[in-house]
Amino acid sequence: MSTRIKFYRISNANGLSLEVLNLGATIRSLEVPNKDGGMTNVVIGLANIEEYLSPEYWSLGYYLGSVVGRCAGRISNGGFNLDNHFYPLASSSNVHLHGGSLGFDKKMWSLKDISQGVKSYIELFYKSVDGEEGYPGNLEINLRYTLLEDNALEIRYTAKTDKRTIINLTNHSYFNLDGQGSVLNHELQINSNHVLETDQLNVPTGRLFTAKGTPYDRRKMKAIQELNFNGFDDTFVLEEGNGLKARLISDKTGIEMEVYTNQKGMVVYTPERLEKLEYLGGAEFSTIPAICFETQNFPDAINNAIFPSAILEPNDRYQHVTSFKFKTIT
Ligand code: G6D
Repeated sequence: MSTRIKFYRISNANGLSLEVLNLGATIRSLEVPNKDGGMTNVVIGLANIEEYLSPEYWSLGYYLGSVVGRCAGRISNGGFNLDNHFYPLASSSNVHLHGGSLGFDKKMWSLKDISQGVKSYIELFYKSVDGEEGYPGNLEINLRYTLLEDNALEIRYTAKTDKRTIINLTNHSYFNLDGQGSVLNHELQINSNHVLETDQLNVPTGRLFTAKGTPYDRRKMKAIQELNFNGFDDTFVLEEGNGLKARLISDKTGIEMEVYTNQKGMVVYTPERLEKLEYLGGAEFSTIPAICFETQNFPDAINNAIFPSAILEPNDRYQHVTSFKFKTIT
C-alpha cells in the first residue's frame, strides 16, 4: 500500500471534473460549469497535497473532502457495547468523533480502478483491520466516485466485515458554489421535518424535534443568511425514498446542486470560519465559508436503540449511495 500521497483526475464529456487523493479518499476539487461558460471548483481543497498529511492540518480537525469512518459523527460513553463486550474508543470528554485519532480520513486508500469514458470513475479500497481505532472486525470498504453524464457525482460505498461491527461512513466535502468567500448568499432547501436533538457536547439525546417554525425549517428555498440563522451542525432526519434531499444554488455562478442519498440522516455543517490556509487556486474564504452535507446514519446509533442500526453483520453488506447533481442556471 502506498505511503506517498497521490492524486487521480477524471472528467466527463460535459465538463465536470473531479480530483481525488489516495489519502482519506479525499475529494480535493470538483470543477463544475458556471453560467459564464467557465468552471468553478465547488469544494474547498488545499493547494499543496502534502499539506493534507501535515500534523498542523490534522490538528485543525477539518476533514476537507475526506471520507470519514469507521463511524462518522459522535459516539458517546467513550465507546460502545456489542455482544456483551465494551469497545472503548479514543474520546475527548467521553465523546468519540469521526472514527478516532487516525480515522479513515488519515488512511492511504488503494486505487483499484480508474476509468475515463462515458461513465468516468475512480475506485478505491481500504481494509480496516480488527481492532483499528478500537472497532471490532476486519472491514473491507470499496468506494467508487462516478461522474455521470447528467453532471452528477455519485459516491457509492460498499463494505463487508468478518465479525459483527458498527459502521457509518460519509464524505466531508465543504461546498461553496462560488469557489470563494461565503455561502451566506447561497439559497438552501433541505427536505426534512425533523432534526436530532443534541446535548451540550453535540451528542444526540435520542429525541427529535420538529423543524417547522424554527431556524431548521428549510423545506422552502431561501438564502442561508436569515435573521435567526446561527449556523448548522445538526443531523436532519431525511424522508425515505429517492427524492430530493437538499438543494443549494448560487446566483453568482448560476450553479445549482441537488443532493440525493439512501441514508436516513444528513449532518449539515456550516463552519463559522476556516484558518487562512493555502487553498486551491488561491481561493480565499470568509465567514460561513462552506456548507457540508454529511449524509449518513444517525450519529451514536449504537448507543440509541431507537435509532436505525449501525451494526454490520458478517453476512451483510453496507451499502451507501449519495449523489451531488449539478445544473447550470443561465
Ligand atoms: C466539528 O461538530 C463539528 C463536526 O460536525 C464537523 O464534522 C467537524 O467540526 C469538522 O467537530
